[in-house]
Amino acid sequence: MAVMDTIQREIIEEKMEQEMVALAEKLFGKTLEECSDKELYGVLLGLVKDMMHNTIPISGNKRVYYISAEFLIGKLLSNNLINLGIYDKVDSILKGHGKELSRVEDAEPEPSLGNGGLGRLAACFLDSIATLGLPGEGIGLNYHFGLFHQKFVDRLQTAEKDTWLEKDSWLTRTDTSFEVSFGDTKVVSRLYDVDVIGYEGGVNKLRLFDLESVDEGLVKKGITFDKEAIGKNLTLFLYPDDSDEAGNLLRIYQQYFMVSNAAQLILKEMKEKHYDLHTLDEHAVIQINDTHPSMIIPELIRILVEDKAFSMDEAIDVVSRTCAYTNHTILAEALEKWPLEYLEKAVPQLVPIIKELDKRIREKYEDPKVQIIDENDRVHMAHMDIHYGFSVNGVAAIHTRILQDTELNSFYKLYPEKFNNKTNGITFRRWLLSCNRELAALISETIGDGYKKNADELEKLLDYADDQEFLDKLAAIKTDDKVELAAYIKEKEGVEIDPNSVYDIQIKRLHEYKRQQMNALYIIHKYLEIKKGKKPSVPVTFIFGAKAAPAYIIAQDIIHLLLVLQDIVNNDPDVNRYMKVVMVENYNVSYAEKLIPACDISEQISLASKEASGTGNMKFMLNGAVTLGTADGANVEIHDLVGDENIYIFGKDSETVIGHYEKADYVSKDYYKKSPVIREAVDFIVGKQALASGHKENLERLYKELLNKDWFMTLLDLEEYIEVKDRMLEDYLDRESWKKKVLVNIAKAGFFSSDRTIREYNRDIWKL
Ligand code: 26Q
Repeated sequence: MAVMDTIQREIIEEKMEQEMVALAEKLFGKTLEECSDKELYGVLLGLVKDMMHNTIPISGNKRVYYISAEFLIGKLLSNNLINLGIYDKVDSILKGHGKELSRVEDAEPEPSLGNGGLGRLAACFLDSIATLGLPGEGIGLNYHFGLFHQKFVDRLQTAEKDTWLEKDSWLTRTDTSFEVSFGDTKVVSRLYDVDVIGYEGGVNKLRLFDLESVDEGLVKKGITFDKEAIGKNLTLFLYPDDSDEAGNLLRIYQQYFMVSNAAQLILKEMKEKHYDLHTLDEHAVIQINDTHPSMIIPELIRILVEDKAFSMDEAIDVVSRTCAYTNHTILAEALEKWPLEYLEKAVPQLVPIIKELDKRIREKYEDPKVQIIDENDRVHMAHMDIHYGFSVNGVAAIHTRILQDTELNSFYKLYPEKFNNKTNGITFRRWLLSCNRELAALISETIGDGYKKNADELEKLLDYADDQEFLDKLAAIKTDDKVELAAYIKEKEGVEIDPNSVYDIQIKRLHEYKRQQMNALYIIHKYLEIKKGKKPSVPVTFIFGAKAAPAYIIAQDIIHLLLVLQDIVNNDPDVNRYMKVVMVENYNVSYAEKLIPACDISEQISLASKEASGTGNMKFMLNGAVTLGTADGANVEIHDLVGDENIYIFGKDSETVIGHYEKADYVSKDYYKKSPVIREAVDFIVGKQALASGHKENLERLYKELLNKDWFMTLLDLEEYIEVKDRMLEDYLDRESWKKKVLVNIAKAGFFSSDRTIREYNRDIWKL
């Protein structure tokens, strides 16, 4: 169902300008001309919310509830205007009043409701679910200070509260409110809704629960607060520090707060529609996004048994047919295992249910690897999801294969029919139409608009592989985007970069497995080469963006190294003509939207087997960057699609890496000893120059980590990385053949539309 039909839209468009004028007068007592950009943002917020006021969310006999700790939705104004089909109209109205829509967009604060890929995926999925007209909603929490706001002080990351939430925002306070009990403690929630507007499609909602008694004043300095005051703190931060018991308990409290609200909301909606709860699975499917919402399973069972007179068998049966689990990682430390003791303290009412679920598995299966409660009394949340859900999916072909053959093999043997792959995707509305309007316009002018709803049509671009005029236009857009990014980086970071240099970009959460440190070692290597007189044939700008979890020490050290390199390289007159380094501050969705269109080389260099999928790789490809990556996650599928000519793959494959872990035979020092190139680069970290710019403690710790542990095998692939990256930069100089690589990457990106992914979820799992 379209949001509005054409006639209605014309009437609305005529009225739009009058309405904007009226809103400016009503809200600020000003004309549009007199309004600041921030005030104009308020006007447009009001306009869109008014337009949405009377729309009815997509309905149907069965809904998907996508429960997630993160929804990294990004700014909404531009996206909503595009999806409503009124972007150009608003743009021209504002121009008529001497105002610039792009500046108004900048005035919107970015919601800080996520961290990385998992949260951004959830946001792309909401866009596609609404666009495809499927009934569904996202359910999560409204974190007042979000993840954290990153600042660099003295070349170190510091974390501050992110005060993104304003009085007027996309959130609408609802009348819905629930009680949530933690043992003897009771708190009250409040539901806020955000409209999710599909592209020329329907409208759904993102439902964010808040703690009614939340107290922002609890946060004193930085991001520290009383972790035990759960009546006040539950919705202050996403992923609060969990390095002590109080932090762990708080995570459990938060997760339970999320799922208890979700369960109550789902059951309320069932009741409103007079559905028999014994048929819950016919009207609801709950997608559990990683293990953070896993407690929804025992919580639903508990409610059905305690309040709805279900037998335990009946409750387990219907809940198991309703819940589906998505795995996003094989990293052991990210697979949640809560000590039973903590659950007893935080959510005692769930413990008997969890023990019952565990007992039933114990009676059926002896294999200790598939038990829910292990010998150390830790509850394996993923195990509960797999036994008591009907679907388990990985997020890229190689990832699902590794789950089946290795990580979750014991489960795969029990339930082969539950396992399935759903290769991730991205919404082209945000990651092309909105962030790269020039490229989208060129594509439309060349192959028509069909690709906006049917992404596979991008393949039509392959017909232009020998069309010089088209290839030149493509290259010109890239150049424009690079110039624009240079201006933005100058303004934001105070660093001057050269648009004629190659932009080599690595933006993602900071983690050792993603190997930002390997990229840093390449930079050191290049720096030393230049100092020795070997001038590179093309200048390169190395750009990074990443937040590191505040308790993740080595990740902080890697950020420090990158900032030290930025200082050394950019201030060295022998070198800075040939290379620059920029680590951008507070990398987020909005920054990604500026970086991605301007990229030449997309760094996707995780240790093979460790990156479940990656989604940045898809965004870069769609915007005409060429991937430099390992055979990991969705890089493998990108490789299959574009062919050897149009991607640069290096490094040991996942089998080899898994073999090293199994045999425990990777010794980083051996690689260090064997290779003078590696030695020189690693030693630089604790050399005179680095120590003069940075801190001994951080640099030495990182050096020792690389030499004595290197759990994610940086040195294993470093030499090949240097070789292949050098070759890639040489190839860049063959401008004409590079343009073709760019074109093939864009043309083949259609597969990675999240519309395709959601169609597959619906076909195989949700069946809406
Ligand atoms: C777990 C335990 C304790 C504390 C925190 C966590 C935790 C927090 C966040 C575990 C995982 C996350 C986030 C994971 C994430 O973003 N995963 C990414 O998901 C993307 C979407 O599927 C994939 O493309 C990426 O490969 C994957 O890294």
